[in-house]
Amino acid sequence: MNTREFIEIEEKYGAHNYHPLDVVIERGEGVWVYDVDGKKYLDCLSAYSALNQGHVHPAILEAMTEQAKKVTLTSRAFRNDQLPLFYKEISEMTGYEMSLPMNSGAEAVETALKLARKWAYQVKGVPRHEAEMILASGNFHGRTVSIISFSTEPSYRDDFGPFTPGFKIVEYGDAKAIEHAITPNTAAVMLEPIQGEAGVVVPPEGYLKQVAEICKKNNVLFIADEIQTGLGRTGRLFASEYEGIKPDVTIVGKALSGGFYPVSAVLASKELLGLFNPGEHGSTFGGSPLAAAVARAALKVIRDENLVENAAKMGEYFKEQLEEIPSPHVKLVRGKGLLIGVVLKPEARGARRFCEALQQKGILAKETHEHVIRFAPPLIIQKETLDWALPIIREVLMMP
Ligand code: IF1
Repeated sequence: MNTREFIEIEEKYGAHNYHPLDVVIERGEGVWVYDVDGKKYLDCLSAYSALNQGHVHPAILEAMTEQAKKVTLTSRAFRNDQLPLFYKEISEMTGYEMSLPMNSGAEAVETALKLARKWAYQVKGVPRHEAEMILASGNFHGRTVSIISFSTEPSYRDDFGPFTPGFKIVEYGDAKAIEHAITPNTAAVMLEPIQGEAGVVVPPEGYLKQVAEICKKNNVLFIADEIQTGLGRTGRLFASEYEGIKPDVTIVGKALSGGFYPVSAVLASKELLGLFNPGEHGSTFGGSPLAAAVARAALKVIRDENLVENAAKMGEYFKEQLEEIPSPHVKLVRGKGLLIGVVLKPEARGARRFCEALQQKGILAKETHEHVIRFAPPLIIQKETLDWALPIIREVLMMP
C-alpha cells in the first residue's frame, strides 16, 4: 500500500485526536526515517524528544530483545533482576538518592503530584486535603484529567471537567508571581525548565534559581518536569543545571527508554520517596524487567556516546546558523542545545505551511502553537547532517 491508502484507513477507523503531517513512516534508523513510498526524511522532532538516542538504537534494541526473551513482566508483587540495577544506575547518573518508576510521563507527573501532597500533609503539616500546587501559564505536563485541570490551553481542557482542585496558575518566567501565590498550604511549585509545547519558551536568566530559592525559603517543594528537556536534550543532563540548581524532585520520561517503550520515573531524595509505603502507589508495568532493561541501555547510550556534550555543540552550531537566515518571516530563534524553536511573525501565516514545505524537501519538523517551528533532532546528529539540512531550511524560510 502507498501513503494515500494508509491515510484513508487511518482516517476511517482511527479517532482524529491528532492532525499529523501526511507522511507514513515504515522505518527509522538514527536521525533518518523512511516512508512507505521509500522517501527518506531527517527527523527533526525525535518524537518530542523521546528519541534522543536516534531511531532503533542498536544497543537499546539488543537490550530489549534479549530481555524480552527472558522475562518481560513480573508485576511488583515479586522482584526482578533488572529493576535494582536501574535504580542504582539512574541514581549514580543523576545524583538523586531514589527513584519511582512509572510508564508514561503523565503517570510520573501524577506520581509527583501525589508525593507533594503526601509530603504537605505528613511533613509540612498542611491541613488535609487543602494542599495547593503552583504551576505556570503555558504549561504542558500531560493529558490526564488532574493534569489538564491546571492547563491554560483551552483545547486541552474544554469539555473535560469537572477538574481536580488545588492548583494555582502564575505567569511563566515571573518568580515574584510565584512568591505572591505561596500560602501556608502550598505543597510545591512544578515547572518545565523550558516550556516545550508552549513553543520552546526559555525563561529569563536566573528565573529557575530564584524559584528554587523562594521554594526553599517558604518550605515548598520545587518539582522540575524534565520529561522533554531532560536526558541531554538542552545540552546538559538536565536543563535545570544551566542555573546550577537541583530541584527537590525531577521527573523524567521519553528518552529514558530511547523511544522503545514507555518508561518514566520520579527522582527525589530518600526522605521524600520514603514517604510512599507499600501498596500506596504503583502500576502494572511500572518497573518491569523489560522497562528497566530498556532504560538501563538508554541511559548507557547517553553516557557512552556523550550525547549531552554533542547536543550542546551541535545545538549551538544549529541555532547560530538558523539565526543567520535572513528570512522575512522569522521573528527570533530560541532554545538551548537541540531544543530549538524558530518563532515566526504573525504575518508569516503560521508555521504549518513551512513544515509541509520542509516535508516535501525531506525534513520532518512540527509546528507548535501555530507560529513556532520546533527543531529537535536526535542528539546523535552530526555537523555534516546539519550542513545538509540548513540550505533546505534556508530555502523554505525564504519562500514568500
Ligand atoms: C501529546 C505536547 C510535547 C511533556 C512534558 C509531560 C508530558 C509531556 C514536558 C507527558 C509530553 C508530548 C505528549 C504528546 C505530544 C508531546 C508534547 F505537544 F503534547 F506538549 F512534547 F510538547 N511533561 N509531551 O512534553 O508525557 O504522558 O506523553 O508520556 O500528548 O500530544 P506522556
